[in-house]
Amino acid sequence: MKKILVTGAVGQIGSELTMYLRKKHGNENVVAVGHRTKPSEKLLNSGAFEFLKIEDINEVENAIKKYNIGTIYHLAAILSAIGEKNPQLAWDVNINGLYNILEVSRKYKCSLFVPSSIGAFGPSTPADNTPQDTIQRPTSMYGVTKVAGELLCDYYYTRFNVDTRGVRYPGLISYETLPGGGTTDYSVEIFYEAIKNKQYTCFLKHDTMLDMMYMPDAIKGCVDLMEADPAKLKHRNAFNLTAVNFTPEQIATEIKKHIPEFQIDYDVDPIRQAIADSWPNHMDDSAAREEWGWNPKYDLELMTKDMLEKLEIKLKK
Ligand code: VAH
Repeated sequence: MKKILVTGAVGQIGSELTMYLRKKHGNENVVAVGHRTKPSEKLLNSGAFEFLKIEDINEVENAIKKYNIGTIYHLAAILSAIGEKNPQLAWDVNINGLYNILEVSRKYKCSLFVPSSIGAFGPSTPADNTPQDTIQRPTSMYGVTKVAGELLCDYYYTRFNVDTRGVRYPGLISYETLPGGGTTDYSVEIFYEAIKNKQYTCFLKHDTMLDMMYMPDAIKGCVDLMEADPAKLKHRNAFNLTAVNFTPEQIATEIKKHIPEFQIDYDVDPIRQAIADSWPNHMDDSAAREEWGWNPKYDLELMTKDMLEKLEIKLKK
């Protein structure tokens, strides 16, 4: 069996995706790579791990050859808030890094998963029930790299027949690994603070509506897409994908059902508020449902219950 490579394997998605794939395909068949953040013992002890710079094509190519890689889940990226503080870094990692991954995928005939995001949309995009195919004029550097990435991946599919596939993820909520500098990070921080301090100061306005998803749905979604029958895919990259959508006020109300004394207040960060305001309220993900059976399991109630239960255990350790 050709092996699987996960880039960004120490990140919020990559750390859980690596363990999911190792359980599904065997530890020896999934190689994890990170940039510099120290991996967990669990990740290190369950299979091959290497540090590499995706901006260096020779390092990427050496890993592909060394491990005989057949499928790449490319999750290494700079997220929206950090990207707005350092747009040149965001371009270098999110585009030059992606270009290297696409080139080695072309050369070694690897299948490739690359996530896009609701960040690929902008203020002129229809905000409600955002169509699969619509206007994309993002106003953040993160969004620019996501649209360019979508187009690059489509190009490598049509021009070089590289098996590229991808989704537009909403904000992702998980308890294993903290998110790394995104605009939706409040939706994870709020759970930690609710348990630890019974209080959270949110950096977005109370009524900021955004699409969100619990990590188990996000992981199953990307693997299901990579295993889908290619003959049924009318789209390739950037499937709209959502599961729930809520405002900070609404998730706080759901948390209060479990922690009645929990209080939320607001100290709005203008940079992240401007990014969030440029994104849709809710995407139409019918194309993913029709073309490869996307069907998320976690709604706000189920996710909140599970997050609090798992975090209570984690924070007691
Ligand atoms: C971010 N969590 O906030 C990421 C994601 C949809 C948001 O792309 O930048």
